[in-house]
Amino acid sequence: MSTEQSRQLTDAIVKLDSTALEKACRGALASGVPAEKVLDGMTKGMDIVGQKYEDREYFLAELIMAGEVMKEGIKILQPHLKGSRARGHGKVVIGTVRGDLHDIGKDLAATLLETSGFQVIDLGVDVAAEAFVEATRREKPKIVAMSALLTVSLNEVENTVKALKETGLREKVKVIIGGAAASEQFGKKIGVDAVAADAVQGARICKEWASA
Ligand code: B1M
Repeated sequence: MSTEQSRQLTDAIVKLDSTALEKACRGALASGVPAEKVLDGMTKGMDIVGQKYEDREYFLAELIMAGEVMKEGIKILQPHLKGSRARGHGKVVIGTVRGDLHDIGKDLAATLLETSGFQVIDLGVDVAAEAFVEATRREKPKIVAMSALLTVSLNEVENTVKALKETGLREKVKVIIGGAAASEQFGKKIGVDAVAADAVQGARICKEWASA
């Protein structure tokens, strides 16, 4: 992808301009840029929006709009993220943890897992530890994936891992976490099997587990 294409994608998100984003997305895809790369350009824009929010240049309304614009862009990318991939990798239970309403990254991770051949049980957002446990008991997935964007959500990730341990389910599943708040260091501390930097890496790790 050219620097100019990347800039257009990032700027469209930062300017909260869905028309410009649609144009930039379609233009990049038409010139042969892989959807995953287009996504990187858009995600950069979301990081800038987050920074502007911290700097009090943007407020909650802009965060909400950025989320909506990003979702419009993802809709355009979705058919291009779905290729004909291997099937039958088993189930993944995924959700954003309790108290956290961010769903864009979690939805992307779910889409990429689906296109990688997993059956995805998406519990949505604001998912309590007990709901992860219940779904794990019911669905018998190979993998439990959690998304956490708020620093305060990390307690909930830890609570969910504890709840899986207490109910004897932890050793039956691999646990992967992702989201802006999830660091390698935190992952090691609470004993998850992997921390995904992005949805593409998350799907790759899960595929490696499934084919091991
Ligand atoms: Co919120 N928000 N937000 N927000 N928001 C952040 C996270 C923040 C970092 C912004 C900032 O201040 N810089 C900050 C958190 C600070 C902190 O705790 N350290 C913040 C805040 C403070 C808040 C509120 C508290 C604001 C308020 O109300 N005053 C509030 C909290 C609501 C709640 O959850 N209870 C809030 C609300 C919102 C909106 C609803 C307005 C909106 C979300 C819309 C939606 O999701 N439908 C929103 C947005 C848009 C953001 C930012 C700007 C962008 C998030 C995003 O969608 N990024 C965000 C700043 C940022 O993250 N840079 C911010 C794009 C998305 C593709 O990335 O979700 O990280 P991400 O997913 C990535 C990877 O992390 C990974 O893959 C994806 C990319 O490939 N990944 C996984 C994620 N989950 C995975 C699971 C996996 C694998 C990979 O499993 C296999």
